[in-house]
Amino acid sequence: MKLSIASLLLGALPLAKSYSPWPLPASYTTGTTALYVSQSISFSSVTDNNEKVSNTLLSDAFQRYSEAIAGGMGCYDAARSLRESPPPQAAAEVSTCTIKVSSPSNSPSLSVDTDESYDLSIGEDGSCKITATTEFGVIHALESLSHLAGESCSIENAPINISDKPRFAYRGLMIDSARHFLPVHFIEHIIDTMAASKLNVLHWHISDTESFPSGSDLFPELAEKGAYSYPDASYSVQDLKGIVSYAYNRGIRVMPEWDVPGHGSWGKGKLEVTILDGSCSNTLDPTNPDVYTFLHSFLTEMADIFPDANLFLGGDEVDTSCFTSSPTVSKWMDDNNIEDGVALQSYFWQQVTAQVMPGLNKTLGVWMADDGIPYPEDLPEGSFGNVWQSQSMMPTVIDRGADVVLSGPWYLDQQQPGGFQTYALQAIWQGMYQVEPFDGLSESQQGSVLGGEACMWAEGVNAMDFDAIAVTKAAAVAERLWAEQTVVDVDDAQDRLMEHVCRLNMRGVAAEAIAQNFCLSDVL
Ligand code: CP6
Repeated sequence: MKLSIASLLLGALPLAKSYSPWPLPASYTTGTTALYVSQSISFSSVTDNNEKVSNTLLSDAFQRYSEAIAGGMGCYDAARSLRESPPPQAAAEVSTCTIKVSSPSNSPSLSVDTDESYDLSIGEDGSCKITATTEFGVIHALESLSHLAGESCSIENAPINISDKPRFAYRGLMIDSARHFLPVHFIEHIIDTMAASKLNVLHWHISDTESFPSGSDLFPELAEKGAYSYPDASYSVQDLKGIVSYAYNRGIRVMPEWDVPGHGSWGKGKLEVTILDGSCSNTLDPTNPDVYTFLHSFLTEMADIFPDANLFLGGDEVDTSCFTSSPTVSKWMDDNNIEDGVALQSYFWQQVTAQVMPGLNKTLGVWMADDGIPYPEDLPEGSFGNVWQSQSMMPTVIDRGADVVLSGPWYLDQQQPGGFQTYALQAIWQGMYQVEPFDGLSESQQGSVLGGEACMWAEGVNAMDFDAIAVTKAAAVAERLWAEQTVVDVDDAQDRLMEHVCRLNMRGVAAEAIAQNFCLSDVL
């Protein structure tokens, strides 16, 4: 019934178009032959020696992508029949895809060292071949195939040869479940949306001053007393593990963050680790030795729940008046020759390095501000800094010995005029798209850039407006982090991004529209 309305509108529009994957592949050639893609496309996977590979990572992915191609997003008859020049009746059909994985495993490791590359070829005869080293490369290839098929399940431009790999190994999205609670099903929706743009790190800013939603078997009081509403607005240990495995299945690692020593709400559940006689109860007391033993125990439990190699501990925006307003902290500082709040933060991170991190087997990440705090010298060897203010800080952070992740230009929720960073005379996504992470870096400094991250702070957004505010801009960032450095044409990107937004809309993601166009989701 509804599709007949679609037909009226579609009939008036030129639809013979080919679709491209977003983000743009590293290498991508096309021809001019039109093909159909079968609504019951099937997949089979073999090793280099043609031995059958079956594992749940692949079979789950086959299930998801055959549905994505044939079901929710694609193969709409209205779209197919009303193309300006649909593939001829006799056109070949892509009905099965053969996949070679050279190092198959049911539990491949997922880290900055994971090989995410893949090759995908579609022949004029409808043949479809994927090769990859890991299952995660295969998943990226299937995502690309789902983009090529479009909503009409046809391919206009075979033969297609894609040889693809990411430019950066760390392509993150930060979410903030402390300012507004994000339900588990919505975090899964965010993970699906990340996979659609090949983002691969979910940086989860779990707790902050406003709430502490993450559960712990060792310290249940943290969420019991710290969540906005317990248990409704909290994550059980089971929830946390479920999110980690949901993301892993889609090639996305989950890096948790509990911000210390500021931006916290530890005091709601464990008053004794915060500063008791000062003006704020949201700051850990760096002078209290119990703080470090507590953090070590808590993080030992969390290290198990979150197997990712990275652990993020914040370190940003410490209100040093929380220290100086406390008589006991001030006296301790005097007695120990620690002259100010900056020096006390150095002391704090030195203790974290000496007492908290050993045995966790994690690489530490922190926010690194323009004032340089936390200082890389106070952190364990190999730590990384997330450069969240000026991009021009990158060389300094690198020269002081840390790897870097860039996020400052990519604050998704900061979009008011005169906001955090402004992008004059153009759409915000375009400004974000044009950021070049290597700007101002020497060749050797460039080697320390792990990648970048789009950040969705949540003081003013919640699950209802998340998609509209975050997704289109995060997709622009995703192409910057995946595609080759030479891919900089904003007009070309705009056409392809518009198509990607439509594709996401078709999949039920409320991504923000960027320019006038017709998307089938408007009439479904
Ligand atoms: N919360 C935490 C925040 C911010 C940071 N840390 C933040 C600061 C400035 C802007 C946006 C967000 N809300 N914990 C800084 C990393 Cl403009």
